[in-house]
Amino acid sequence: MSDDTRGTQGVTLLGKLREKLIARKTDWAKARRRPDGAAASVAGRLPPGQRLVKTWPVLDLGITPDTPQAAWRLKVDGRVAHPLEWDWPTFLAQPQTARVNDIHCVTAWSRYDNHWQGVAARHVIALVQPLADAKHVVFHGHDGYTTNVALAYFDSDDVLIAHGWEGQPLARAHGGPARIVLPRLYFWKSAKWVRRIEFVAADHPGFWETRGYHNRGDPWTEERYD
Ligand SMILES: Nc1nc2c(c(=O)[nH]1)N[C@H]1C(S)=C(S)[C@@H](COP(=O)(O)O)O[C@H]1N2
Ligand SMILES: [Mo]
Repeated sequence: MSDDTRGTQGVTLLGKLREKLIARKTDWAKARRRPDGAAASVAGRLPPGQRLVKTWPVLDLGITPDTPQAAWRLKVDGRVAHPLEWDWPTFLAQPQTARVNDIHCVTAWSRYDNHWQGVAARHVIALVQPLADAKHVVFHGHDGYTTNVALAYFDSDDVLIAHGWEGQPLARAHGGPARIVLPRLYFWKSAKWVRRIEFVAADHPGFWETRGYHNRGDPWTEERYD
C-alpha cells in the first residue's frame, strides 16, 4: 500500500479487496481443495502437489509495512529465561550466517535454492534460553500477521531470521528489513516483517491457522488445510 492510497476511500477499497481475498482463501481452505493445476504427486525434491517456479511471488495480506532500520526492533520474549530486544545494529552484530533452501508455498509453487543471509534461530534460542514449558513459538509481523510453530520446528539448523536474499538486502515486499525463514514447513509459517518471536507453553494458532489452514503445515505430507 503506497502513501497516496491511504485516503478514506483508498482504505475502504483496499480493505474490501483484502476482505475478499481473505474470504476466498478461507473458502478454498474449507473446501480442502488442492490448487488447480497442481500435480497429484511428484517424487524427489518437489513436494507432492507443488510446481516449480523461477520467479518469487509476493503473498501477504496486502499491507506492506514500512519499517526503517532506525525504527526496527525485534523482541524475543514469553516463556524464556532471558528475553531480549534488538535494534538493527545489535541484530547485525550477532553472528551472521548463510543458508540455502527451497520455498514451498501452500498455493502450490516451490522455488529452489534461495540464498539467505541472517541470524540463525538457534543463536536466538541459545541466548534467550526457553523455559522447560515452552513448547510453541508465535511469530508476530508488523502487519498484524501471526503464525505458530512447534518449538522443535523453530529449533532447527536451517531456520533463520533473514535480512538478506541472494546477497542483497531483503526486499520490503518479501518481508524486509527482516523475516523468518523456516523451510521445512509451508511458507505461510515464515513470517515477514517480523517484530516479535514469542515462546509459549500452550499452542496459539495464528492468522491462517484460525482460518482453515493446517496447524503444522508440512509440505511433504500435504498438510495444507485442516
Ligand atoms: N507478516 C506476514 N508474513 C507473512 C504473510 C503475511 O501476510 N504477513 N504471508 C505468508 C504467506 S501466506 C506466504 S505464502 C509467504 C509469502 O512470502 P513472499 O511474499 O516473500 O513470497 O509469507 C508468509 N508470511
Ligand atoms: Mo501463502
